[in-house]
Amino acid sequence: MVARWFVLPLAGALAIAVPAEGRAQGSSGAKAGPDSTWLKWNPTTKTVTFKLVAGIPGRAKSPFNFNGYTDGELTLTVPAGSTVVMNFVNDDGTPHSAQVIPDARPIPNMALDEPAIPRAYSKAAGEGIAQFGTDVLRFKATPAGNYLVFCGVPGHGLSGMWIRFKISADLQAPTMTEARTN
Ligand SMILES: [Cu+2]
Repeated sequence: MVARWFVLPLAGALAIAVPAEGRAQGSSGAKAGPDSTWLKWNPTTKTVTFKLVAGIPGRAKSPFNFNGYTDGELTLTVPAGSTVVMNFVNDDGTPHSAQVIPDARPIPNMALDEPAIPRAYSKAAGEGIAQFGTDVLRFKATPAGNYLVFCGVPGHGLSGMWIRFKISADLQAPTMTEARTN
């Protein structure tokens, strides 16, 4: 994969360039890619650290988004066997949660009784965490396969509040890619 440089416009007319992996949608490249600061990798401990933000304003089609993405527009792929630490924070006024579920359709209306991977869910998965609340999802990335991270508050997943999460046996380091649909 080719690393590209995206210019992320920030508040107050300040702009910085950050490296980002992924595909820019459209020919202009005007849309920013994933924020590289969300993802960290420790190859010694094989630990993936990911900042999972519910309800980033501005970038997404609706406040029911993760990191500004809806409907699977963002894919986080991690090496099989790695330890995943998702630092979840809800930036939105509406309560949100996060749960790793199988990549299946239809998207569930609400949180499943059990996540697809043990411990891969935030507290209050069905009710959500209030604005600026946080939780840490810490789990082992196994087995390899395709999953979703979705919000378990009733109706939110169906409204597009889900991203893709993949566990790959072939990967040496985690990646973030985007595929904007709007
Ligand atoms: Cu939600």
